[in-house]
Amino acid sequence: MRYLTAGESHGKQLTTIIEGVPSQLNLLKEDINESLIRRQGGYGRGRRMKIEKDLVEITSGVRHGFTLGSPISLVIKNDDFKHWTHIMGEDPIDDDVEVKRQITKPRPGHADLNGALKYGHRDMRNVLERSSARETAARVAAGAVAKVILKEVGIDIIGYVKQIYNVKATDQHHLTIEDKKLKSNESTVRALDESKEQDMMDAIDQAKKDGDSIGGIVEVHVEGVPAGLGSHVHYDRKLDGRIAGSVMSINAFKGVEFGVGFDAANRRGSETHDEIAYDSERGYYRKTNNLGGFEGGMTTGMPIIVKGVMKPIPTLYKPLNSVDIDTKETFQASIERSDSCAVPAASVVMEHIVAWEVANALLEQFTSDTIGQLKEEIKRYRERIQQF
Ligand code: EPS
Repeated sequence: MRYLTAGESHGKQLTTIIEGVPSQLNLLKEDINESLIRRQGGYGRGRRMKIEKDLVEITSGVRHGFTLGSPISLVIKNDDFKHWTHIMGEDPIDDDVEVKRQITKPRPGHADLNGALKYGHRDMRNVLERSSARETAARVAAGAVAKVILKEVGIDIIGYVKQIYNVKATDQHHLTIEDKKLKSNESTVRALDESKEQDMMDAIDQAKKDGDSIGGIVEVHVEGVPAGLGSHVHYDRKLDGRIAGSVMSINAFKGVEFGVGFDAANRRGSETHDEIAYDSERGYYRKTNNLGGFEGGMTTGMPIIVKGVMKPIPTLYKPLNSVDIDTKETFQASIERSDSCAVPAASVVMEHIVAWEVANALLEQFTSDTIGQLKEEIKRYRERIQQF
């Protein structure tokens, strides 16, 4: 499977084209809309989310509720475009800076300056429109399709917030994935620890009051993945590497860890590796899951537990110093409308990014022209490794 996204933040629409989805899969726009709505929520979002009501239109690849095996195209309209028709339209307009809402003062931490240097744009709106996290809506749409595939083969997934700024949720490892889903969906900040919710919201309010922004840590839990997805035989087939690369490609993400992650540096081998056991019902399993479901670039059959860290959003109402690319003088960076914290939304984005990589690994490994073939092959594979 592969996908492309297209669209500018204040342009007409976002488009996702997915190729390689098995045929005969029951796919409804409601499956995708549920994900889009979850991504839009969360405390700390700005005014834009009051304008947008992200809903998908499926424009190809699905007929009467089932996939055809042909490319699936998904469209999400930008309702805000009606305020930007002139500024973001495709037709030529006057070369008036005011009319174009031209941006010449790059924001530190954003793609503005690097993109302008690389693509030769004197107006950095041409960069920021595409580097905006609005694009993650299109990626969530792709991930929502991946989640429908995963559900068919008994794989469940949820993303939630672990930390916002310096407020850490206590570990909730004892919770089942069902409980994690319920709790995160009920929480205003998509965290599992109610006792920290207010502190997280206070941290967001304070940042907003100060004209500042904050980031945090999100975690994704995947349950029901068979052992042996991915491969040790070549670097670009290691599934943990693929997931890490994809997570790092989410706007503002700066790091990834599986299981105990960076804390492995503080542990001895005996405290890090997960002892192997066998049970005729379960097959091989690990007594612990310190490595977050991966060994040798392959799944172990234990839950995948992966975290990502998101930096504070670079658009600040109290901006940092920057340089105007026209005058070369020091100025405060441009102020664009933004969110003070998008960590709750980022947990939904990461869930869908991870879902995509896991579903893609399944489709690579098993015959999957039809969803029925995929299910049959995975069932047989699960039986084989259980008795191995
Ligand atoms: C974003 C800035 C804000 C966010 C946007 C990402 O948009 P605007 O500049 O229109 O207020 O709301 O996020 C989304 C639109 C979205 O759907 O997530 C940015 O600068 O990256």
